[in-house]
Amino acid sequence: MKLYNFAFGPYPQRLTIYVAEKGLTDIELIRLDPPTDQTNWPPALLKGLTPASSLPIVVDDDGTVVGQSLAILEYLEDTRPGPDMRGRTPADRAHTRELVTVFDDALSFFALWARHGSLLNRGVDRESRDVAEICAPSYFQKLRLAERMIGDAEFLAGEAVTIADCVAMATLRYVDGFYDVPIPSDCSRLSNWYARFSSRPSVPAHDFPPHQHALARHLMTQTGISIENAHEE
Ligand SMILES: N[C@@H](CCC(=O)N[C@@H](CS)C(=O)NCC(=O)O)C(=O)O
Repeated sequence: MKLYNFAFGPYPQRLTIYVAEKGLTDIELIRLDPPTDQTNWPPALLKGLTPASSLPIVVDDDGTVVGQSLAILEYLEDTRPGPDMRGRTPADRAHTRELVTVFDDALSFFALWARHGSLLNRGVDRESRDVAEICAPSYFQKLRLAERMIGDAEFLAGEAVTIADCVAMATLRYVDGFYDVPIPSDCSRLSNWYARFSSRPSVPAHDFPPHQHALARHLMTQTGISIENAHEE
């Protein structure tokens, strides 16, 4: 199986962390950096291997192509041996999916905030203070929702690592690490989990292009958002 991936984006990192936690070794990693500069992409991808052509993408040995990170995680769970990373019972699996949905939603709000607020995207996307003022509080609310959904167990969904940990860690590493947007201080369980999980070998060291990081890391001040003033209407 081939995995086309990108170094530090939040969707690709879901797969990077998952592959390490699952212990998959039959995957050939093809790293494409950066995804927006498609001049270095192989011809098959340029022709549109998936409708979205976004990363990550997997191409299985039988020719199956899967795009969209959450679909890839499910596909690998369905086809690869290793620890069950969705949960043992239907109820456990439902809880894992609830958590995945919360962090996926959180990332969508964050992505809009960054896309229309960060200097990194100036000239690419229209700047909008309104988008920041709507999406930033929504992002923090999703983290507060996650805080209410988790306990004090080792992992987000309980005593075993699941895809929820992979999705959450990829999101928070990107938001906190690249954009310097912290977890709100009233999310203590989430913060504790984040500190614990960050030290696992599955979580790669930060590898941000310095110029992009320098532009990204002032998102809060660039958009006039602080955790205190980021409240939903
Ligand atoms: N919903 C998709 C989003 C993937 C995505 O946006 N990937 C970014 C990298 S972080 C990308 O490939 N951007 C370039 C593009 O969309 O052309 C997923 O979950 O895989």
